[in-house]
Amino acid sequence: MPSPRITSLGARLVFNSRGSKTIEVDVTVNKKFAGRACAPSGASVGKLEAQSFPDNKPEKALAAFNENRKKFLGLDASDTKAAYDALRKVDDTENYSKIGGSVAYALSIAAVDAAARAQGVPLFKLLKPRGPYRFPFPLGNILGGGAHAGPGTPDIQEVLACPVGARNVMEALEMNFKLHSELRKVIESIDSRFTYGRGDEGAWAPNVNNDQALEIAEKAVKNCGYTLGRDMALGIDFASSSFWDEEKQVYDYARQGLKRDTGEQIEFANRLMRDYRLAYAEDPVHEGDFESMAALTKKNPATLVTGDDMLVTNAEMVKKAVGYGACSGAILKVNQAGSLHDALLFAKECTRNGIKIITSHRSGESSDSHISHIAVATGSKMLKTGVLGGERVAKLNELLRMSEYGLIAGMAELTPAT
Ligand code: 2PG
Ligand code: MG
Repeated sequence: MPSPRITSLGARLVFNSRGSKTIEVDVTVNKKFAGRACAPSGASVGKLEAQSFPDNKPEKALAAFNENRKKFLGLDASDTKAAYDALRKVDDTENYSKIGGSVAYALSIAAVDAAARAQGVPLFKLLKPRGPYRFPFPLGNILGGGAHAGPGTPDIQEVLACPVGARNVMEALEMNFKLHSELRKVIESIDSRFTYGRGDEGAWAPNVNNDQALEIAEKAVKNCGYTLGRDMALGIDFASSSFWDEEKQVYDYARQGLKRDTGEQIEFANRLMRDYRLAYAEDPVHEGDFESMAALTKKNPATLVTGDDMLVTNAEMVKKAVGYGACSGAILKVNQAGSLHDALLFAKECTRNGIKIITSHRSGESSDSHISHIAVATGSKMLKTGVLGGERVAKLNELLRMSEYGLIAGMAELTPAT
């Protein structure tokens, strides 16, 4: 089979799930096979993430793409390093600020999307030609606040569900949908004026504080007949950099009206991990505090203590975290890194160091489902996608389609969570 060469490519501005402009790239290989990808974007953004658009202007990213478009012609679309090298020739900044991380994302993924079609294989197989392949557990946002919802909601960004007792993908998804729906009833039972409002990722956005959020999530788990931690586990994305006050050196839970210093924050996170048997705790301390993260990781071996803003999908940051003993889990968001190749280097570094990968969506998403394939190809333990909303369900439904490759031994089965 001839290698899949890029014979044409183009880009346009489209809108993401928040209604903000973003970049979508089309790539054609061997004049015949089309691939397409649309860049997502975050609301809670790590300081060291790739910059989505030059000067934060999507139009400038599109102009930069058009200026350099021809430099990508003729590349082997299946070679993620070739796309990376070509991007790096155009933009040598650390954070893709010249061409825009959105272009790096959309171009590098549209290329492999087209290459997979040309080769007649699903994307996960193109990225990882040999098995074993495992499904990730869907990690779904059920109750949210922080940067994803308005006043009255918790300061904590996300309470997440992980159906650790599910035996296959269908069952896992059904469990998350059931819990999400049950949680609405629990919220209504304590707030008769609940409007069914949801945040950016489809999680309920109720008028409750941080402590109540966990209490009602636990109640919903019980109401569903699940044993907490055995059938259904809870997780939290604190996204604590978003309420860390650098000047005053406190975590400012403004919506709840309280502040915690670093020691108190560690105590709070430890307590939640213990009391709710959390399977997952993301960014419990701010992105610069590797020492506290190390203390939490050490104290909570049963929880994936996970770096998102802290690691920004950057292999060098993983090395730094390993030096401290910080993080047992790592969020992989391709658009934090820029290109797919950057993200795969990060995944390799995580795996080498025994850090579990959680491939993740962004709060501003498209209906693309490439990340479901990337999760399988990187051996991710979990796929963080949200539960409800078309752009979230698109990724979950793709897992179901992928389970048809159950022809591959064990593919439809979920491996035990721990
Ligand atoms: C996060 C993400 C996804 P955002 O913080 O993990 O849930 O949110 O895309 O807004 O950074
Ligand atoms: Mg996060």
